[in-house]
Amino acid sequence: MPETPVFVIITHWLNVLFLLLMARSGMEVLSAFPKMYARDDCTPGREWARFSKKNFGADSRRMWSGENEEESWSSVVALPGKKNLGLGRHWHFATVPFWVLTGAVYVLLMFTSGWWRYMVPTGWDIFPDSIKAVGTYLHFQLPKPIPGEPYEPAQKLAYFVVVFLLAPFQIATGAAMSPAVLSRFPWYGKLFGGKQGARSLHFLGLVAFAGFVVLHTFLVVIHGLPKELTLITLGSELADHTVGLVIGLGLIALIIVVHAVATVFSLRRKRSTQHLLGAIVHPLEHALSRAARSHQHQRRRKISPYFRVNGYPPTDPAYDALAADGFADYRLAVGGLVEQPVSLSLPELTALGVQSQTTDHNCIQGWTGIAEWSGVPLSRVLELVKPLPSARFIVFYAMDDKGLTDEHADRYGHFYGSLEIALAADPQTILAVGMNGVPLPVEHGAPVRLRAETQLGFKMVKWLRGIEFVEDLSDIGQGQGGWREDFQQYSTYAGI
Ligand SMILES: Nc1nc2c(c(=O)[nH]1)N[C@H]1C(S)=C(S)[C@@H](COP(=O)(O)O)O[C@H]1N2
Ligand SMILES: [Mo]
Repeated sequence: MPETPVFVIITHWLNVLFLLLMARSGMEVLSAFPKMYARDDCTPGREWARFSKKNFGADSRRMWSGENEEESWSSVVALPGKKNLGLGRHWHFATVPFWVLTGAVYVLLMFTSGWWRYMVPTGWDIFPDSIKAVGTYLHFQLPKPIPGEPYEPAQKLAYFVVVFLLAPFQIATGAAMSPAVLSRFPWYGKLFGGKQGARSLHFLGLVAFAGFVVLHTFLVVIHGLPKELTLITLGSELADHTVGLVIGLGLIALIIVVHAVATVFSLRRKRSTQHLLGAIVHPLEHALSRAARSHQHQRRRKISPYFRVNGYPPTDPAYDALAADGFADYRLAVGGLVEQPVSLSLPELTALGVQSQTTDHNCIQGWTGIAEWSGVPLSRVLELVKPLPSARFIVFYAMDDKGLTDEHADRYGHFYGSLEIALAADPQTILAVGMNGVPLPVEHGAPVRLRAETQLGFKMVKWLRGIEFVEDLSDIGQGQGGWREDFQQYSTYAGI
C-alpha cells in the first residue's frame, strides 16, 4: 500500500484546523440571522428553515427590528459565540484565505506527485464498486482497498466529492452571498438564486461537510484509530502504532486548544480581535473591491414586498414633536471642518436636487431588501458647505439613543456612523427623504437618512440630526468610526 505523502499529512491537519474555524465562525454568522429563505423576495415567516424559537412575521402589528432575530449561541458551536456577529465574520473571512491556500497547494501537489490517481476516479465502475463497499460496511465488514491504492472505492469517491465538488461549491456559494460580488457581477448571484438562495446553498454545503466529517471520523474509528492515525501522521503502516496514535491525538488536542484560545481571547479582548483580524481581512477586501466598480441597480418591479427594519426609532419626546407636524421644524446641521456651516430645513435640503435609485440593501446580519430611495446627493451638500482640505471623514449623528432603544444594558449613546470623504462623491451616496415613492417612514429613518449604496446597511445612519466633517475619528464615540463598530466590533471597512 502506498505511503501517505508528507504534503497530504500536513494539508490534512491544516484543513481540520481551518474547516473547524470556518464552521464555527459560520455558525456565529448564522446565529445573527438564523433562518433560510429560498429566494430574495420571501417575506419574514416564509423561511424554509428557522433555528430560533422566535418567530417574526411580515404581518406582525407590533414593531420588531432585525436585531431581535439574532440568537445567542454557545461558544462550543459558534466562534466566538454569545451574539458576536462582528467577530464571527472577522474569523470567517480571516480564515478563508488560509483555507483556500491550503487547498490550492494540496491540489497542485496532488497533480504533480501523481497522488491524484488515488483521489480521482477514472472509470464508471467506481459507482457499482462504491455501492458494493457500502454493502460490505452494512454487513459489519471492512471493504478491501482498490488493488495498489490506499483507499477502498466508496472512500475514494467520497474524498473526490468533498475535495473537487463540495469545497469549490462552498467557495462559489460563499462568493455569491458577498454583496461586494453581487454589486459588481449581478449575473453571478442569479446562478444561485440570488443572495438568499446562495445563503441557503452555502448552509446546505455546511451540512454536507458536517455529514462527511461525522462519517469519516466514524469510519476511521471502525478501521482502527491507531492504524489510521499512524497513516495520517507518519505516512506508513508501521507495525507499532503507538507513536502515530500519540502524535495524532496530540494534534487533535492542539487543534482544540487553538480553538479554545481563539474563543476566549475573542470574548475577553473584543477590540484587539476586531483589529488583529481586520488587519488580515481589510487589505484583501480593498484589493478585491478595486477589481470592478460597485453599482446598484434594480428594477422597480423587484421592490421587496417587505423591508426589514434595523434599530428602533428615537424614543424622546422632541422627536415625536418633530414628527407630529411633519418635520416642519426639522433642521439638519452640517458643520465641522467646512468653510460654510449650514442648518438646513427639509425644503432647503430638497431644493439642492432630488434623485431616485432602486437598490439592494445588505444588512451585515444577512438579510436583504430592495427599495427605491429618493434624496439629495451628498456631493451637493459638499458643494454647499465646502469642506476644508483637512477634512477626511464625514460623521453622521442620529437621534436614536441606543441606550434607550437597544436591549443591551452595556451599550449606550446616540447612534452614529462615518464615511471616508471620498465616498461622498459616489453618485449613489444620498441623503434620502423618500422611500418607494412616499416620504421616508419613521421606522426607516424619517425625516432624513443616509443611503450609501457602496456600503453595508449599518453605515446608513437613520434619523439624521447632524453631519460633521472631521480629520480624525478617534475621539468620537469609542473611536472606531461608528456605534456598531464601537459596540459590536463590526468591521471598520464596510465596502460592498
Ligand atoms: N440611527 C440609526 N441608524 C441605523 C441603525 C440604527 O440602529 N440607528 N441601524 C443600521 C442598520 S444595522 C441597518 S441594516 C439599516 C437598516 O435600515 P432599515 O431599518 O431602513 O431597514 O439602518 C442602519 N442605520
Ligand atoms: Mo444591519
